[in-house]
Amino acid sequence: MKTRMLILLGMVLFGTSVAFAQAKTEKFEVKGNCGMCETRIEKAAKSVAGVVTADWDQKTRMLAVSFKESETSVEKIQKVVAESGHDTPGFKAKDEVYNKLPGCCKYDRTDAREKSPGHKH
Ligand SMILES: [Cu+2]
Repeated sequence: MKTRMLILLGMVLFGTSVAFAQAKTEKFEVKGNCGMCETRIEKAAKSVAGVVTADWDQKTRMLAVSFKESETSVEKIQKVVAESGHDTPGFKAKDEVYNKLPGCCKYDRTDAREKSPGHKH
């Protein structure tokens, strides 16, 4: 009976230490404006398998993600976030996706050296 308890306890401790060891936290910039952007960015990041938490700060425009290194990478997360319409250091959102964002979410993209539609009257 005692042995069984010890084995059980050992398994629990081992399990938690592995879970902690695998989760890595990274921060990178994601372009966006408002609370809707925050929801969209975090939803996109969390949709990536292996992502544990995702928190985007509206003021600093920094996304903090913790994820299991064995399952995903910063690159993959940035790619998925960019696909949702928000530029990341590694990947740019496609123009057609960006153009479909609600008006309040159209973040400043002047540093992107691409022809931008939408300046026509
Ligand atoms: Cu927004």
